[in-house]
Amino acid sequence: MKAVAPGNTILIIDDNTDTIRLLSTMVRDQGRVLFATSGAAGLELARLQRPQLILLDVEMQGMDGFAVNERIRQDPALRSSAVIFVTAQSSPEAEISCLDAGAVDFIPKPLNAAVVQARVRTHLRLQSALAALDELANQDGLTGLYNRRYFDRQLAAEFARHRRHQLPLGLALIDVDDFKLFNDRYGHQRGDACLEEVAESLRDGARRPGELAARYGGEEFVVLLPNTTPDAMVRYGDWLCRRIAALGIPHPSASAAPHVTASVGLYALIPSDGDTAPAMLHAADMALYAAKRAGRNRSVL
Ligand code: GH3
Ligand code: MG
Ligand code: MG
Ligand code: MG
Ligand code: MG
Repeated sequence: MKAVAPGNTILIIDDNTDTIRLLSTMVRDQGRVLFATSGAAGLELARLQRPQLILLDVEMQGMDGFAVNERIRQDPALRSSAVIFVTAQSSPEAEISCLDAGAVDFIPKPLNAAVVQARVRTHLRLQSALAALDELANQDGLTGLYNRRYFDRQLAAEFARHRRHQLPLGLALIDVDDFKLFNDRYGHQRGDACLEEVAESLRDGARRPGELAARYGGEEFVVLLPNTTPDAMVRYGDWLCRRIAALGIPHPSASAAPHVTASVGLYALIPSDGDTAPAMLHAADMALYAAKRAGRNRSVL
């Protein structure tokens, strides 16, 4: 999961260093202030630093403020930064075109310190509320893992990236064995607690860069394994089964293991043109089904 929102970062993009100096003085109490004197440099800095707020000059040499804003709106890595235009053109038409371009606000020049501070304060507050909502929207309520919505989006992105670079992408689907029986015997509350424990061990186990564990629904989880080989997949699947069994959560089954186990369906491929992310999930699901059929508490590639 993302860490709690750190301090705010405000990026000032303006081709006039006097304006930068003035604006910096006005907003420096509200966050870390960065600046750039051209649109191109500003975009690069924004990509690296992900500022909550960008104070963007409209009239600039080279790329003007509207062009910079257009790039920000189109770039998924930048889109969450809010833009406030800063401009001397204070006609209603100018104001409207700033807002229509997707900016959250408009600050007229000459700059008034109290107005600048109030607007920046307001938008930083809104940005932090949006970030909190965004995190909630991506999170599973019971386990705190990422949810299916987020996972599906990441899978699509990783799928495209692995196809571009011709790298093997791996997927592990994990389903708790005989969980209906567990619930029936011990009740839903203990069932929930069991899912939280399984989720915790998945979260711990997905530590390599880009690995991502999510709750896919019910007692089913999924882990995305970027740039992985079939051998590594098999090792991972077996390790996961052992790890979940080692939690030692009592299970009422008389025939199978006396503790909670899970089955794992594995699938990996180097995506080519005909392949799709849903087809990949389906293939992992088939492997999971095979693991169940073969007796559970095991992984199948
Ligand atoms: P299998 O080994 O074939 O996977 O058997 P199973 O019993 O685990 O599979 P089945 O799909 O029949 O049952 C899944 C159970 O998971 C049924 C459902 O009540 C339970 N379940 C799904 N979501 C939750 C949840 O959020 N909390 C709890 N406590 N139980 C859940
Ligand atoms: Mg200017
Ligand atoms: Mg299931
Ligand atoms: Mg199950
Ligand atoms: Mg079942």
